[in-house]
Amino acid sequence: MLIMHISDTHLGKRQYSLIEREKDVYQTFSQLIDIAIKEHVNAIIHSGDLFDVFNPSNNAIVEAIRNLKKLKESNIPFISIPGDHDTPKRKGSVYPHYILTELDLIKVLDHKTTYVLQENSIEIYGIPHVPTVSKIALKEILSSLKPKTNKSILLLHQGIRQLLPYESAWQIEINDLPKGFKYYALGHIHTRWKIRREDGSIVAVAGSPDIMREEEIDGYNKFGKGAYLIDFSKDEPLIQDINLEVRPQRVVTINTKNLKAEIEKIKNEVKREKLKPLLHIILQGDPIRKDFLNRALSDLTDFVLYYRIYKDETKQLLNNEEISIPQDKSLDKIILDYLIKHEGFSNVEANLILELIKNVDNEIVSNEIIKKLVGLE
Ligand SMILES: [Mn+2]
Repeated sequence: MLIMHISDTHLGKRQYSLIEREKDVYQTFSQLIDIAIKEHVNAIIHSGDLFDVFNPSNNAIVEAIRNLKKLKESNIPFISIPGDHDTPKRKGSVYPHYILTELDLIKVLDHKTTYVLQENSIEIYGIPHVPTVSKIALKEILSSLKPKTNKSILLLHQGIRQLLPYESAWQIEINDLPKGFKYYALGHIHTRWKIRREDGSIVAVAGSPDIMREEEIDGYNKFGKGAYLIDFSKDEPLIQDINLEVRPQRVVTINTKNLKAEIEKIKNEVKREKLKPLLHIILQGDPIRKDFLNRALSDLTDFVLYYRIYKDETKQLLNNEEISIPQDKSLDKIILDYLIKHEGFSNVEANLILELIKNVDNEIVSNEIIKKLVGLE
């Protein structure tokens, strides 16, 4: 009994508006589907953010359908939950997943629906992403789950406190995971991570199969990207990493003092890559004129897909007043401190306001938060 766990595929994402990056994302998804067919897996489980947005482009929908049809022809079910990116941000809209359920290409789980694989041997549970504002309700749902077989799986797309320890970024802690499941298939966090609990069960973050943001580069270099293959034939699940070769991305430092030489060095390094990489440049040294810098950097054009100044750490010209930014605080913490100390909000109110700021484009979630703020709930 083999199951493939994939997550955070973000179909339709076009990093830096590059069509090549949109195609890369389709390519990684399609590679995983092909591997699943080749390995004769019994099912694919997908732990959320199938699409990059809740109203995906025609291209993203076509790519999803094309790949899922291949799976269906091989009789491999695709069992999924929606992530935060898949969640509608307009009242009355449905998850993009429902396009695929209408075509009978996937199964979507919620806390009332489970999916049973092969004569009751594996029962799969899943809960669509729940926003931070409703985390108490989520905990209640989690504690009500009572798996019926001893080989059950739980799919979740949530921020876990131990992995995302920032205000309003997490909804649950590892200990909130209900007992009795053999495999906890987590989505949302884009870097791979897994632990085996004392009872032999496994908590696993599959991560995104491509590098969606520069923060994921380190994790890719350390842990790789792709999917997990879980062997359920023994008492305890065995996990194997499926690694994909994704388009490389690098964070590079260029000192303006040796501009030409450093660019030449980078050029020689990236020449060897199979796929033209993306470069995230940290600029150091003395300040430099923009036109001069751009001309020098344009030497890279033939060797990389894209480059950008990620951080400008050049010494800025004086006579600007120095602004001190607290180094030990996150932006969230600075906003919270301001709301509590200077505006007199309570801790709970301040956290709700912070969440409101983060969800300003999300009609449904912001309505929920406002209701709580004014005490309607
Ligand atoms: Mn995601």
